[in-house]
Amino acid sequence: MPVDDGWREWVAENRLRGCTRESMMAAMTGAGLVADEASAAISEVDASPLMRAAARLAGRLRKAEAVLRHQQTLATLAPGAREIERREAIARDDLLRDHVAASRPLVLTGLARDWPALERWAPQRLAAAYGDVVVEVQSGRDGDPQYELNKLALRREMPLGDLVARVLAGSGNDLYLTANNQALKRPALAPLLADVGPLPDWVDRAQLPGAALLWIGGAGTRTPLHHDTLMLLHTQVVGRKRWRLASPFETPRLYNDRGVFSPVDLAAIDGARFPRALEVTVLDVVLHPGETLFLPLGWWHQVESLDVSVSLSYTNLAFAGAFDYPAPEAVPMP
Ligand SMILES: O=C(O)CCC(=O)C(=O)O
Repeated sequence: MPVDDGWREWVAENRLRGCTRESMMAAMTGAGLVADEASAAISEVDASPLMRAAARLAGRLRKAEAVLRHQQTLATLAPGAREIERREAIARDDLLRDHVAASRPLVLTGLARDWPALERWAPQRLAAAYGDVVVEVQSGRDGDPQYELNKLALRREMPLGDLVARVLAGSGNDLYLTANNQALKRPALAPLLADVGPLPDWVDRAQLPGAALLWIGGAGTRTPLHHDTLMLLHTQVVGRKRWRLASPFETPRLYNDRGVFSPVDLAAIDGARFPRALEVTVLDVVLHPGETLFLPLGWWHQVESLDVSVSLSYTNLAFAGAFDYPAPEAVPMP
């Protein structure tokens, strides 16, 4: 096998990650490369001026990752940091201090207790009231291992009544109406927002129509690991969902090479592919009907429906904060 540019890229990346010449030689010869050619390729990459510039940037990145690691170690020293607190309700200042600023998730058991939605959004009732409304869904997810990355290609339209029938019949992960499908932007479904009952004074009711996202799926639907760019509330209206969460401080351990996505499955970490992920502190919580999760900014999450599920996420909190990750700027020319 020749040492091509793909291999040179591999050498550069692994060198920048701190791998030794010996370990790389072992991997390269193990993959069928001639030892002398593999050794020459490593020397060539090491001597490149491109590599010296990259090494300086990699050094800065390692320092930033060390800062995050220390912050995570300190955060997990706090009492109760490995569990998610459950409270009936919370005052605005307490939420701001103990959960928004301190970046700690919270389950609110009373926030949605009196919402008419808890009765009215039972799937059969939704089908009876809105069954003819055409909605967009993600369909055919079983046939695409990258169903979340490819969600735009998996969009289909169907009447809500058909969606409900398939979900109740056990569509598993194949079919899911998600936030991305923007169902509540359909004028015919706008009345559903009237079923969202009283909200705390730290949620901006007027912004709800633009900020509310509906999720409808069967037992077994999954949303793979990702983070959002806004903090949010997620109210479980029907059924239960299991959430697995990891702090934004864990980002360097989550192999986040694409946008907001991680290829790691926190429910069954593949230690051979993702060894650093084995060190991630995972918080695990099951949301029951009527419960609401507060997800602080940038928290990683993956979600699995344990039952037929209807839920609502909304981002209209009265606190500033968006998780920006702007494209890096070019450095000045010499
Ligand atoms: O419920 C799900 O499947 C995913 C929820 C989610 O990712 C969100 O609300 O941001």
